[in-house]
This record gives sequence, C-alpha cells and structure tokens, in this order.
Amino acid sequence: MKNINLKVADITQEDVCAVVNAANSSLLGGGGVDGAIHRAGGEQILSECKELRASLYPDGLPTGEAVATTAGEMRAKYVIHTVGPVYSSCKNRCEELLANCYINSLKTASELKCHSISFPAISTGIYGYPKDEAAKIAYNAVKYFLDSDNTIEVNFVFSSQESYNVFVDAIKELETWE
Ligand code: AR6
Repeated sequence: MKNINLKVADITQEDVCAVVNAANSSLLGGGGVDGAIHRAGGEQILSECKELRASLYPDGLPTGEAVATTAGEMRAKYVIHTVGPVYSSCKNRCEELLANCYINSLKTASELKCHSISFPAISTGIYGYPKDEAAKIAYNAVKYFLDSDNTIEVNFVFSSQESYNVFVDAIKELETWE
C-alpha cells in the first residue's frame, strides 16, 4: 500500500517529522513506548507535557485524543501523544477509541505540516489490546485518513518480528498486501 511502511525498530530512533507516543492520560510518562520516548527525548518533553496539563488538559488527555510537543533530543521534530483504550475496560467503545488515536494523531501531524509519521502499536502492550484486532483497526483508520490526505508517509513500527508478523497476517485478511 502506497504511503504505508511496516518495520521492526525502536520508535525513538525514527528519522521522521513526528513519532506517536502511546501515552496515558496523565501525560507525565510511564513504561513501554512512553518511557522510552521520555528517556530518549529528555526533560524537554516532560516539561511541555506539564505545561499542557496546566493549560489545556487539567484533567488529563482523554482517551482517543492527541496532542503534540517537541521531541527534545530525538531526531523527530515532534512527539504526538495519544492515549489508547485499556482493553479490559473500554467495553463497546474499544474500536472507536483506538481508531480515534490514529485519526487524531494524523490530523495533528497534518496541522503541524508533517509529511512523515511513525506509530507504535498503540494499546497492544501494557493496555492489553489483542494485537491482531488492533492491527486491523490501525490499518483501516490510517487508510481512511490517507484517502483524504495522502501527503503523509505513515510508518508502523514494531518492537519485535513477532508483532510485525501478527500485524501483516491480520491485514492480509483485509486485502492483498502489495
Ligand atoms: N519502539 C517500538 N515499539 C515499542 C517500543 C519501542 N521502543 N517499546 C515498546 N513497544 P505500550 P500501551 C511496543 O505498553 O499498550 C505506558 O506505561 C510494545 O511491544 O508502550 O498503549 C503508558 O504510560 C507494544 O506492542 O503502550 C501507558 O500507561 C506497543 O509498543 C501505557 O503504557 C505498545 O505498548 C500504554 O500502554
């Protein structure tokens, strides 16, 4: 599929305009991708997140929404923080909320005039979303967005070959991979 790439890599090393952070609503850091991004980017990211909490999001960033900071010492220009659904508690809104993460991150990237973005597999780690289900939702959401704005190159970045394979197998069920 044009404009979509898949790879096994460390998302903190991506040379793109924006990397997406699988954050939590506090925006104050955590484990997984979130911890890795804050470690790689340095204190600048946390300080901007604290400002966002003090101004726009006193109650935290709602699930499915996205907000940008700069990327500190990483190669990327921006970090787009989004909060995926917790699989054990998202009930009948899981799919909608996970799709919103991708769509709202892409909208934010577009507003920042970014032409490249790298996503982790949001919610599939600590938040427990089954990887195959999450893959289909992620892929469909990105394709939907690219149908109306194809100026962004989208990378799906996986931390293991196993996650990559699950994603590829899941989207093969949606269409023939080119
Ligand atoms: N690069 C690419 N992918 C990674 C990396 C990396 N450096 N590290 C982990 N992954 P997770 P979530 C994969 O847990 O499920 C945090 O504490 C990982 O294998 O980072 O949305 C936040 O603060 C998994 O497949 O995000 C929240 O509290 C995927 O990235 C909570 O975790 C996402 O795993 C969010 O949980």
